[in-house]
Amino acid sequence: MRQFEPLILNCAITGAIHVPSMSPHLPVTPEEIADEAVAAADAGASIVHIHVRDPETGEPTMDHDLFRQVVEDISNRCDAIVQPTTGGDPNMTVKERVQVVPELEPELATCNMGSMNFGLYHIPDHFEEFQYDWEEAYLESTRDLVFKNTFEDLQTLLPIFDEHDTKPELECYDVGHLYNARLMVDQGYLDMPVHLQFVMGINGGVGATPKNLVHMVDVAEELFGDEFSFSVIGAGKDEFPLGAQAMRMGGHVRVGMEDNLYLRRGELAKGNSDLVEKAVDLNDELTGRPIATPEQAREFLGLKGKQEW
Ligand code: KMH
Ligand code: ZN
Repeated sequence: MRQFEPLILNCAITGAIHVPSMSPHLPVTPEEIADEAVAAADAGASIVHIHVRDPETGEPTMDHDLFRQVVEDISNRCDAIVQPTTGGDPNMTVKERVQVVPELEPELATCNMGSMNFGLYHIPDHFEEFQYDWEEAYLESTRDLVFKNTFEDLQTLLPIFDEHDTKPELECYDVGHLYNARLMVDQGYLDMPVHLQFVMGINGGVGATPKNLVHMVDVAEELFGDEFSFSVIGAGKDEFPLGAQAMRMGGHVRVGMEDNLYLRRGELAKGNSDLVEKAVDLNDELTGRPIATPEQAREFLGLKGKQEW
């Protein structure tokens, strides 16, 4: 694994997994998403991961004008690396999802490394009422959903990243996705070193357990030697336990309301910056690693640099 002492904190601001009825604090409008991202950057996030939502209903969308507005606003107000999603929501087509790369030419964007089940259909069991019509049907639809990222999709997406000098952060939800990433390197679609995001605890992916994280790192070492870095997402309640383990293992960490809405059991986070602050404090207690600045993170990840708008 590539060694890098500073801890890169990524904050995923709103995502497409949670629906507005799950938390009154989930950012929805472009202004809310940008404000939350700037606050997360002020709290220590060197990367902010961005999805956008319909400002009226909170429904996930890949609307380019909304993306542009949010990315521009954040970039004008702070130095954080602004990382748009190409995952969108799992119902969208790959073509819709990747358009953000040619449109905005970001320095970093996510790239999802395999097809999988992506089950959110259990969430309605915990809620009596939904604020918007679409929410329950959206969650329920994932019972019969395949989040499609075939080899053909990857072989379409990765050259688009390359063409626009956008570094892909490789979202690996299971061990097999690491092998997919290696295959893409071998077939010339990806350059080393790779930056991996282990997404753990999604229904359809690998469980968010300490042993599984060790195994993901072991397999990455076998496949990429010292030509990889990794970051970890523990979905839901596993955000901080798994994040703490990643800090100790020399990896990096993603927190944020895309992945987890709670600051601690029974207490909703009032904003993304609460989650970043908690990660900063945990790291301070556990490892004392410095928190990476956006410039340090850019240099380590080999990014082309901040866009001027
Ligand atoms: N949705 C998360 C589980 C993406 O946006 O491309 C992982 C993610 C992927 O953030
Ligand atoms: Zn995302």
